[in-house]
Amino acid sequence: MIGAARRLLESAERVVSFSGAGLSAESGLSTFRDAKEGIWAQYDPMTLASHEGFEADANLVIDWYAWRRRVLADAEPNPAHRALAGRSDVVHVTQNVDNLLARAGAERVIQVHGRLDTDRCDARCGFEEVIDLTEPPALRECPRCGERVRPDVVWFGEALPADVWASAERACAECDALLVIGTSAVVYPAAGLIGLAKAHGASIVIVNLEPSGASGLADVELLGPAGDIVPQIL
Ligand code: BJW
Repeated sequence: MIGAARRLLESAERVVSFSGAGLSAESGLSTFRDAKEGIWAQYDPMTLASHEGFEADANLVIDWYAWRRRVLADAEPNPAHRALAGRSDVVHVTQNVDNLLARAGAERVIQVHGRLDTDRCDARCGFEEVIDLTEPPALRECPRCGERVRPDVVWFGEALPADVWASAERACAECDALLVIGTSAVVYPAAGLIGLAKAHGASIVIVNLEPSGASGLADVELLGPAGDIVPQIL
């Protein structure tokens, strides 16, 4: 199976990677649907990652992001990030809001769910700021309009940024092979990119610890840790 995946990715002219939280799990970042850590184990990430959660308790949500930002500041790219970054011809579409692909050296990274290292005005007045991940800000007011400031990420029920989404769709529609890594493939519209690539004729290679929502689309499915498998197939 490893050989089959490697041959598919070698023979493809245009390869796109599509990743989720499992790609960064071996760097010490929690996934969404698996075990959580410490005090955050009692909260549901699905609730915290929503505007309803922010409305209900903005301090709680911002504290959760501050914790994740500090974890990210201490994290390092793992062998899977480095193997992906080593293929300069590959476009990386990721649901991850961390910056580990870029820190591994990947140049073409499309982050469809936003980024942890940036804040923005909740009212979208135009205020945006790159923050220090080692000293994440507490809940604060927008210096331009007085509304609250929040992480520049896409919560449940929010639209994905149109330009970023268009780039992701184009990359997936035009690729010959899509390497899907560490995603449960249940969150839409992002998960729909796998079917889009398949419908346009791409081969689908999946790397995951366990079967996912995209298993039925796979030409090759490799079950195991991304940090072991991805360096062997790229
Ligand atoms: C390993 C591993 C290792 C572990 N090696 N593998 C169609 C049908 C049904 C519902 C919807 C639909 N379309 C839209 C919806 C609603 C909703 C949705 O999809 N809900 C589903 C849960 C049912 N979608 C939305 O709300 C989206 N917006 C939207 O649709 O807007 C419409 C709109 C249009 C116009 C105007 C207004 C609105 C937005 C979705 C935003 C998702 N945001 C989050 C949070 C981002 C910020 C943050 O990080 O805090 O994105 S939620 C969370 O899920 C995060 C992730 O990017 C995303 C995907 O999760 P992912 O990456 O797959 O992680 P896990 O934990 O689920 O899976 C990890 C996997 O890794 C597992 O499979 C493990 O086995 C594996 N793994 N270790 C390899 N070492």
